[in-house]
Amino acid sequence: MKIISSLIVTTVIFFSSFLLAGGATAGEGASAYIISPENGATLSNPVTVRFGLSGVGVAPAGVERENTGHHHLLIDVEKLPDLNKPIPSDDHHRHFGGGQTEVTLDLEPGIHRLQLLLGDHHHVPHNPVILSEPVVITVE
Ligand SMILES: [Cu+2]
Repeated sequence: MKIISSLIVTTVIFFSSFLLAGGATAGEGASAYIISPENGATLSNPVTVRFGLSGVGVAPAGVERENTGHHHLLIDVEKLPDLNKPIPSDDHHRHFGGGQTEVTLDLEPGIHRLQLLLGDHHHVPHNPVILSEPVVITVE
């Protein structure tokens, strides 16, 4: 009996950790990248950031469609948010739930780190996570 109940517990843990392993699944090899600005660029305001995707499509937040998501721009985020939960929404974690593929920003003068993180219809990162390489820019 003990073995059976521990098996049940193990199964429950297994399934709950599976569900918590991130959001919707994405196609193999799907990736996100920042088209512009270029890494290392020095710019003045306003700064237009263009979002690129490969192997996965864009859909607005709330629309559940296979192999799609919407962009989130991480601005000066050194530590990624919990990838099992909806991405926070604040000045450092900007959501583009309308399916936008670019944004024009006014940034404080100085060095800024930009990175894209795709989220599913619930704003949860995909499994596997679709995260761009960071782009570091200097705003004059
Ligand atoms: Cu979102």
